[in-house]
This record gives sequence, C-alpha cells and structure tokens, in this order.
Amino acid sequence: MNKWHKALIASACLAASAAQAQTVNIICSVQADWCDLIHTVYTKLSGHNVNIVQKTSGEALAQLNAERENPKTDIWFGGTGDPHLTAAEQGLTQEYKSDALKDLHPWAQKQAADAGYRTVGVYLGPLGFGYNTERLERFNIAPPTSWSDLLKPGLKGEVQVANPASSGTAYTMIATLVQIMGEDKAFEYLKGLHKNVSLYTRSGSAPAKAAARGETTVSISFIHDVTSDAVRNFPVKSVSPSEGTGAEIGSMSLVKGSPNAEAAKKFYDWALTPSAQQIGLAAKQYQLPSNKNSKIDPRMPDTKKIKLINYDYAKYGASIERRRLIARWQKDVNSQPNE
Ligand code: S7P
Repeated sequence: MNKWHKALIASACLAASAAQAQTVNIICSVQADWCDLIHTVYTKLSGHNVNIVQKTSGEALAQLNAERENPKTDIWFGGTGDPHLTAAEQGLTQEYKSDALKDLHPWAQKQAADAGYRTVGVYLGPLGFGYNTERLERFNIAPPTSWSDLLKPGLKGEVQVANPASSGTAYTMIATLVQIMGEDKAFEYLKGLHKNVSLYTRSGSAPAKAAARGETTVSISFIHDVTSDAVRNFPVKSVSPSEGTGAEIGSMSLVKGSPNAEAAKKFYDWALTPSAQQIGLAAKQYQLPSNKNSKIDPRMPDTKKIKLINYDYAKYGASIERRRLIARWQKDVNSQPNE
C-alpha cells in the first residue's frame, strides 16, 4: 500500500464515524485493483456493507438480465458504455440525476442524456494497441502503427484481442472498425485479422497483460490498460492507430429495482466526485475521469494527440445493433478456420 492509498483511507476513516450500516451491492467492471480500493475506501467512508464482485461488461449485462425479476445488484460500476446503454434500453437500470452531473465533461453528460439518465459516464478511454518491445525486436518486426499493420503476415499468431460476446473492449473494436471502414469492409478486415489472432480472451484487458508478459506480441486493447503494465516496468508500449480509433465512455448505472436504492444513490453521487475518481489513479488505472475537477495525470491518454472518431454511442449501444454485430462476428469470423 503506498502513501496515497494510506491518505485516502485515513481521510475516509474520519468520515465514517456516524454512519449507519446499510448495504450496497456493486458489480464492478474495472480492474480488480481499482474495485478492491473502492471497496476499502468506500467501506471506511460510508460505514456501509459494501459487496463488490468483478465482472466483464458482457458478463455484467448478462447478470442484470438474469436478475431482472428479482434484482440483487444495486450499482453497476465501470465497464464500457455500450452495454450500459443496452441495459438502459432493456429496462434493467433506472433514471437517476446526480447533483454531480453538472460537474461532468460534456461526453459524460451526453452518455447520461442518451440513456434517459439511466447511466452516466465515469471515465473515457481510447482503444489502441499494446506491443511487447522485446518480442518485436526478436522477430525483427516494426511496431504496428495502423489497423492495417495488424494484418501483416509477420504477425501470424502474434495478436490477441478479446471475444466481443463477453468483452466490452472487443465490442468497442468492432463498432469502431464498422464506423471507420463501413460494415462489410470492417468484416473483411476482421476475417483477415482472424488469421493473425492466436486467442480471443474472455476479458478485454487480458490481451494487454499477455503482451506485457511476453505471451503475445500485440494486443488490441484500451491504451490505459497498456499503460497500467508499462508503469509496472513491463516491456510494453501503446500506440493509437493512424486511421483513427474509438473510445469507450466507461459508465455507471443504478439498477432498476435496486434492493438498497438509498445507499446505492449515495455511492453513485460519491463515485462522481473528484476524490472518488482519484482512486482509479491510485490503483494505477489511467482512464480520463469524467468530473471536470478530477486530477489529470500526464500518463493518461492525450485525446488531442489521438485521431478519435465521432463514435455513435447511441447507435452502437442499442441492443439490436450490438446483438447483430456480435452474431455476425461469431458466424463470419470466429467460426471460421484461421489458417
Ligand atoms: O481494465 C479496465 C477496463 O479496460 O475494463 C473495462 C471493461 O470492463 C472492459 O473489460 P471487458 O472488455 O472485459 O468487458 C473498461 O471499461 C475499463 O477501461
């Protein structure tokens, strides 16, 4: 535990004294270190019983659907924004306008407005690649700088990306490519990429970790997930593709029928404050926080230096579109041999 963790926890302890023991059940779709620190800090701060379980974005959405008739979850924190929009459309989450809404960046407020205030943006993170510098050197391959570079024969079996059925990161990739290339060309591209992919992982951050640890050469991942390993001195670097790329609006939603709605709303309000948002950074997570007053770290992605597309969150978060694109990927890409 570093000095920062200790300071956060110490200040949290002071505020906890007079609190009542309420419960809040959270599905957490960011990295385990961040979920754990939220658990520690918020338990001390609120005095509530905070139950946190970590799930990928796709798994979280599936759990909320399974609990539809008898919700056990109060808050879904983090994870890519598209499935949060899907959850809102499917009536799995409820409208809530936090007082903190006015303090958020326009992209976070738009995410809320697009969902009829059934979700809200908590962070932003651009998609890109990670590459293992030692493996590239060993294979004498130049660092990839574009989507088209990932199709090069030299990278056969050397690329990892997640499976879009479970991973919000991988769905962001498909939606991004469709918006850059048009749908048919994007699927031609994905078929070509399939030849170089060694593994479709369950979780979106797993490929970045594999690249950092030398288990693959290239990952398609959020740039901040690569940075998390780079700051731990793994031989990995990130790049944002020259043709352009999409970004996730990591989101948070209040579950419809939340069994502990009062405690859930308190957590929701807190999670949008600058002090709560610095917990991500304390856990070595480098997404851009949604509160305009939150601390920005130089290791966070600089969106001015990235060719970001104008991602249509409302369209690609719609459940029919999401289901259709994932089904097409299963049929046209994943079920094909990759020889
Ligand atoms: O690691 C953090 C992060 O990349 O994970 C979240 C999200 O759940 C992606 O994971 P999956 O692809 O496994 O669903 C992102 O929102 C977040 O930035």
